[in-house]
Order: sequence, then structure tokens, then C-alpha cells
Amino acid sequence: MIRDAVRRFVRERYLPRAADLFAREEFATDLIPEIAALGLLGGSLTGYGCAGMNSVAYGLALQELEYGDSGLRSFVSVQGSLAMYPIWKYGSEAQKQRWLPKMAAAELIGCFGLTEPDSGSDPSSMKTRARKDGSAYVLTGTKMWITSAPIADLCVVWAKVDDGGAESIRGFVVERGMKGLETPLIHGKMSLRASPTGEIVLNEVRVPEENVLPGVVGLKGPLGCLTQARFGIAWGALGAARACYETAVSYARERVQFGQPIASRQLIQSELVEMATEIAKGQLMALHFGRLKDTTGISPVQVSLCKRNNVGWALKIARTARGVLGANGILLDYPVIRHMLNLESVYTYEGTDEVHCLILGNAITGHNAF
Ligand code: TGC
Ligand code: FAD
Repeated sequence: MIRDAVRRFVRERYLPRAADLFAREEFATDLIPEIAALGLLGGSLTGYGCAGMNSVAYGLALQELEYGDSGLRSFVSVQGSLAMYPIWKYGSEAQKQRWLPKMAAAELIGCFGLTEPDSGSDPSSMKTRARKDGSAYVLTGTKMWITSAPIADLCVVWAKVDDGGAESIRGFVVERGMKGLETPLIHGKMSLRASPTGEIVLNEVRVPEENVLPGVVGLKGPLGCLTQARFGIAWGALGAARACYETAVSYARERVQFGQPIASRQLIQSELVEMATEIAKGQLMALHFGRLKDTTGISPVQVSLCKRNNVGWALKIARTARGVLGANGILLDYPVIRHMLNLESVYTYEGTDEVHCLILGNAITGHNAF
């Protein structure tokens, strides 16, 4: 039911506008209330107005969203897994009551600031600092490439606190309107154009102590959130792949060259078969890990395996589908080039392909190759 409801929403409300939003570099903010009404914001969390879906139902929902556009799924991933989850997991009861119900209802939009201009794959090298000053912390630094930052009411920011010599990473909820906070939009992306990506500029922002997440200290805080989001991306990317595959199949059946539909040619069939096979394998892996996640639990390494495999294949499938469409494949009239360009970001964010490869290499060999 959840899959079908999200599918209907994406096909009726999003797809008719998808190419235009991408071309104009616009996010469909007017659809946010409908996304919330579907129970998708923090959909896999329990309590505080969240839908409490199981991991498979939530994954299927993300797959349908990304069939529409990776930017649409990104918005939901960031709100649920990266902005609400840290409050839900590491926040005080007062913080949960204060923010989560409003975030589930889309009355407050969140973002997640970990990456910095000089600190991407290696977040432990972050420069953003939080200095204790009476009953507040003063934050200074710049976060870069932050999904939803320009439209966010709350920024979950990870910063280093100097605890008298030893530095530790803590999570802070920085609220729109706090003096010294700016979130400029990054213009000119050729990927995820229908998603508002920005910076979080913190210039001596005074954040009260009650906005510090008390339940975690260290890099495992943000990395724990990434494990949740990466699981969702592993499902989502297959939605983009499916849209490309379906487009390639119908195009190949219609397109006639050398007197025959190109679908009748073995080389084209081989490409379509490989796409279908890899989508099915990726779905089975996501389904299996989703069921484990809800029962025995899954490790971050299993999530890396699934994110890397499914996103890598989604991108290959999109590129192959682009080729099947010939010159038409570069037009926004078809969804393929949009998905292909979007997937370049999905390949890089939430841990690049190489980062996940090294996480897996370390797990297999015991040698850290970072
Ligand atoms: P390392 O020493 O390995 O770990 C530090 C501590 O964290 C624990 N840990 C994890 N905990 C939960 N989940 C995970 N996935 C974890 N990975 C590690 C670890 O056990 C340790 O705990 P403790 O108790 O011993 O302190 O840390 P490292 O500095 O060597 O770095 C490891 C590395 C490279 C794998 C990690 O930093 C990494 O994953 N880098 C990639 C960065 C990344 O993914 N950034 C994403 C930013 S957010 C984003 O892209 C959002 S896009 C969303 C959208 O629009 O949809
Ligand atoms: P780098 O870390 O500089 O990597 C460059 C290249 O070097 C990559 O190929 C990488 O794999 C490779 N590399 C790095 N280290 C090694 C190594 N040890 N061995 C081998 N190869 C290596 N971040 C957030 O915090 N919040 C967000 O909401 C968010 N949203 C994003 C939205 C978009 C559209 C994009 C594109 C990014 C977003 N990011 C966000 C940032 C994203 O997580 C980072 O871009 C990503 O972690 C990679 O960091 P980097 O771009 O600095 O690349």
C-alpha cells in the first residue's frame, strides 16, 4: 500500500514537472506538505508523529520517490535520516518533543552539516569549532554541499569542541534566525538540479546549551546517521535505475533502424537483460538487508556493500540506457539523462564509491587502506 501510494504521488504530482524543475534548477517546495501527509518524513522512526514504517516499506517508498528524481528522495532522506534521526537517537526528551513532531509534519525543515570545503571523505579533519561561552557554545566554520540548507529551519551541525586539550565532535541544532548563520544556495550544479544544495556559514553563532545533542560524542554520531541514510539510498538508486531501464525497453521496441526495431537486435537485448538482472539483484540485496535490519540488525559494512553496489549499478544502467536512446538520450524529454546526471552526485555523496570500497576492503582484509 505504501509503495502504491508513493508511486501514485510521484507519477501524478511529480513526473509531469520533473524535467522543468530540473531545467530551472528548482525544488518543488509546494509538494512538501503532500510528502508529509504520506508519512514519509521520518517515516521509519517511531513516536513523535512519525509513521513507524518497517525498513522494507520505507525502502520501497524511497525507491518510488527516486523513480521520480534523486532530488525528491534526497529531500526525504535528509529530513528523516540526517536531521530527524540524530535528534531521535541522540537528543534529550525535551529536544525530541520540541522538534520531531513539527519535522514529521513539515512545519520545520532540517539539514545535516558534516562536509566542509576542505573535509569531505575525511570528516575527522573538519575545521568547524564550537567554543564554550557561559551557557552557550559559539560556532564558527563553513559546511559545504549541504542538501536543503537554503530552505532549512534547523541545521544539525557537527563541530569540534575543545574540552580542555582533547577535541571531540558534538552535534548542535542551529536554528534559522540565530545571529551569524547564513545558508547560501550553490548555483550551477549539473546534477541534482531539482534539489536545493547550499552552504552553512557559521560566523560566531551563539547556540544555547539546550541545542546540543547530549547522547553522543565523537565521529560515530554523524556516521551513525549516515548508516541510516545510506540504507535508504541503496533502495532509492534502484528507482532511478528502473526509470531508465523502462524507458530504454519502450524506446528500443519503438525505434526502427535497418528495417527492424532495435529491440530485436541481440546487442540491445543483452544490454536490457543486464539492466534487468542488476536491478533484480540489487532489489533482492536491499530486501534481504531490510528484513535483517528489522530483526537481527545489520552492520555499517553491510550498508556500504549495498549502497556501493546499487548506486554503482544504477549509474551504469543510466549510462547504458542513455546509449540505447541514441541522440534522444541527451534530451530532457526523456528521464534518462536527468537520472544519469543526478546519479553522479549519489555516487559521490554519503561516502564515495571509493570510500565504500575501502570500508569493505578493510572488513575483508583487516588492513585499513585509507
Ligand atoms: P573511524 O575511526 O573508522 O570511525 C570513528 C568512529 O565511528 C564509528 N563508525 C561508525 N558508526 C556508525 N556507523 C558507521 N557507518 C560508522 N563508521 C565508523 C567507529 O566504530 C568509530 O567509533 P568509536 O567508538 O571507536 O569512536 O573513522 P575514520 O575517521 O577513520 O573515517 C572512516 C570513514 C572514512 C569510513 C568515514 O569517515 C566515512 O564514511 N567517510 C565518508 C564521509 C561521508 O559519507 N560523508 C557524507 C556527508 S552527508 C551526505 O553526503 C548527505 S547527502 C544526502 C542526500 O542529499 O541524500
Ligand atoms: P573528496 O573527499 O575530496 O574525494 C575526492 C576523490 O578522492 C573521490 O573520488 C574520493 O573517493 C577519492 N578519495 C578520497 N580519499 C581517498 C582515499 N583515502 N583513497 C582513495 N580515494 C580517495 N554533505 C553533507 O554533510 N551534508 C549534505 O547534505 C550533503 N549533500 C550533498 C549533496 C550533493 C549534491 C553533493 C554532490 C554532495 C553532498 N554532500 C553533503 C557532500 C558529500 O558527502 C561529499 O561530497 C562526499 O563525502 C565526498 O567528499 P568530497 O566531495 O570532498 O570529495
